[in-house]
Amino acid sequence: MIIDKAEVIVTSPGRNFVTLRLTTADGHVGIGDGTLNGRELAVVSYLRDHVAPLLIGSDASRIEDTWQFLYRSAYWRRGPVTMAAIAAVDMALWDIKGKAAGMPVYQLLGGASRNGLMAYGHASGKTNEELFDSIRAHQELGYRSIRVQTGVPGLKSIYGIASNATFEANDGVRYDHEPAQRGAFPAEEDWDTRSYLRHIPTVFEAVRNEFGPELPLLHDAHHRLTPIQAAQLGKSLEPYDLFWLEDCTPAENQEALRLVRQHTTTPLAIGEIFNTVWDYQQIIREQLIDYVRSAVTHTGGISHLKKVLDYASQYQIKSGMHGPTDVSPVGMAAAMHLGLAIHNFGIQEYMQHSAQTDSVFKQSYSWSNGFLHPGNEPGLGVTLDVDEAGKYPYEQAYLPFNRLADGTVHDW
Ligand code: GCO
Ligand code: MG
Repeated sequence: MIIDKAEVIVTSPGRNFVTLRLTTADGHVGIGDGTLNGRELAVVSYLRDHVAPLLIGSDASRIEDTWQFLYRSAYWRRGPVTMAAIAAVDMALWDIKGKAAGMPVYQLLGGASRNGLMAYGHASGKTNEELFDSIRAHQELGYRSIRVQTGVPGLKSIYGIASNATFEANDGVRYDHEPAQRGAFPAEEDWDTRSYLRHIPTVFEAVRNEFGPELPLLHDAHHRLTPIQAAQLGKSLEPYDLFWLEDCTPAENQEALRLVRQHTTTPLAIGEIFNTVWDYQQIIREQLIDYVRSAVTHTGGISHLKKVLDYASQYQIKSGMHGPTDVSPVGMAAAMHLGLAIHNFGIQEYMQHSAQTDSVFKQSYSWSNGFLHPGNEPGLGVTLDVDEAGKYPYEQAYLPFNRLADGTVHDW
């Protein structure tokens, strides 16, 4: 299984995706996701200029060895660009191994540990009424766990609520344009922490009154709080029994979570911008979180995220893999194979891709009654239609950024 072709395919069916396609001399083809929202072309260059030439002539069956070679031989290690590029290679090699073995990847990882993967969707609204409608729409689609994001009085825009015109408003679960916005400069949004901290508990109270105690509810603070503010929020949300509070502080300061933990029993999820097991070392060892939020795509692939999750399992910390639409269907499939196989699966984020994206990436994973399954096709079970992909050239797009009322840049 000698690799004789390594192609990087960029396509933008509603949003940008970076896919690595490896072909072996004996005809096996594997694909991997290397999409890094808003910085896609950096990964393209890393793969095209520095990784693809090294893969030609190497043995596709040596997944771990290839991972270690790419990670260590670069000398400069870690970081989102490097780890997304390595993830794309790792996924493509697992895809090839599965196809060569005639088995879905989850079988190679040890087989299924459950029947399906509980997944949550994103309900949002500027007002409570809009939010309730969005929750009901998600329930009708089978979602049994729901992330709740809402407008905050006085703020024009807020994370988690689609604000751009291209959002497919007629179809409340299609999020392909949210929150990345096409254009030459990131959109500016506003933020006010005190107003947010006052408002959010009232929203969760209203949601519990309307939907009762059973529905698992999640919330994402998107790195915007200081440790003491995060502690206040966690405490004020305790009566509403959240499944998790996500990214309450900027994730790079792991120690911050100690203070949050001392003050609240609201479960914490963190890690969508982490990329290695070392980013998690302290917070797993000190049991400062309850869920690992990394995507396979941003954490060095199946091989590396499995190591993070195996480490986490010693502390009863579970997976909550990142699954926004900026992870391509290939990255989503990889998450599903991993999530089905590991024992410490928690929940899977699942935002549905647009019909356009689905026309480029043909999937064999399924969604029914609130549960995902990766399917039983050999490999990852996703194919890339190159002709269709070619219809959608790359378009520059950026995530928004925040400024406070006095003009200070704030975490988005
Ligand atoms: C989530 C995330 C995303 C990110 C996005 C950035 O919990 O799903 O916070 O919505 O904002 O992945 O590219
Ligand atoms: Mg998040």
